[in-house]
Amino acid sequence: MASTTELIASRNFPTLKNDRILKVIRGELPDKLPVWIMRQAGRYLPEFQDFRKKHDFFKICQSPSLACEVTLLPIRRYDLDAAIIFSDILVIPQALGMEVKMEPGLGPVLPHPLTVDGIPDLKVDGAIQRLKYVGEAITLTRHKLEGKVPLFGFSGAPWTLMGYMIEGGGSKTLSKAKKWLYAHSKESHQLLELLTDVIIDYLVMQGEAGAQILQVFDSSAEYLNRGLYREFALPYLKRIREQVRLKLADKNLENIPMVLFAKGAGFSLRDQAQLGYEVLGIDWTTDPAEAREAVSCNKNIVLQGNLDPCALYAPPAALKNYTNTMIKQFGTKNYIVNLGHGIYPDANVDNVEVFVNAVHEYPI
Ligand code: 1CP
Repeated sequence: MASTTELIASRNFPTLKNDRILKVIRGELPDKLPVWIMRQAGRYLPEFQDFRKKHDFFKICQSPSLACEVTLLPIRRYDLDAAIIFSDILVIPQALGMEVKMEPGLGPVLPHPLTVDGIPDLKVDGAIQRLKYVGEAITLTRHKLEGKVPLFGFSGAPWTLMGYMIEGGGSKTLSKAKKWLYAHSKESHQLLELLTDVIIDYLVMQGEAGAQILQVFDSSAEYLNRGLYREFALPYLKRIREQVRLKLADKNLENIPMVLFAKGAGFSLRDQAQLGYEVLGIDWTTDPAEAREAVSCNKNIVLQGNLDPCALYAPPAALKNYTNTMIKQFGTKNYIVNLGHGIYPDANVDNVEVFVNAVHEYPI
């Protein structure tokens, strides 16, 4: 038995057995429709809640063996078609020198939010080195998955990270961060540029560590409109896709597909389809047929989503119907099933199985 340290040092990974998601992305037909769930490793799982009683949130993220263990929890319980590394989007602000606390029941809190003249204090040098623990968790998890399913790495998008850094946590309106866009547009671009550079190297590092797909979460896209999204998000998202592709190619790594999930940004799907991401995540407010129509300019694009996370509160038979209706609307080609946002902490664990089984039973 190799030790954890030996495993982290090795890139000799077990062969992938379930490649449904990668097949769909390559334009091939899988035997069954693939399904995974955003935030599948976290809070709704009783095993995770027990785990959290014993370990601090960021301690789990920073300890490769703990992060690996949590990543595997939902894979042991359900027949999911992908794993996603246990971490958080806020590890980037943390690596840039900002304090981030995880408050029970509240979520992330940054006690000293970024000010307009605070940008030069962000510690960009060494940020990726300080995030090395994410790469180690990914490498270890690739080994421990034994090729069962592919492993996602992820990052927050520039605009979403900017929002948390300025607001100091979650916000109902994001008006402090949006104020920057209107009143301090030069500094906004400066910050977004800086974050983009870090995100590119962070995602490349995850690819080198063994991530097989990379997802960018733009969870706060819904606070912008098409014009603002075009100015303050799309150019950076495009640069991330292009640069990650180039930098991975330089390291002789095959192209690792990327997913963009811009929550609540159905208004910009046409634009998103031109950025070079292989997969676009669709949130639960967007109609599947309209999403297909919006991205029709790019025939190869794969859509991922979009069951309302609250549908998991429905009785099993109704949940199955919602799932089938959604699949019918998306069509079975170029499609990865998921929720239309992260699973809620009080989701019914049995219904997760109903959902996964309904997807796998769907005839294709
Ligand atoms: O599968 C998983 O749950 C594990 C990985 C994971 C991911 C992909 C976590 C662990 N966080 C994330 C991404 C993340 N974090 C996003 C993007 C996805 C989304 O939109 O849901 C966002 C916006 C965050 C920020 C965050 N972290 C929030 C939201 C706060 C708000 O604005 O309302 C919260 C509550 C967290 C804490 C968190 N992150 C992850 C877990 C398991 C938790 C719960 C905290 C705990 O256990 O104490």
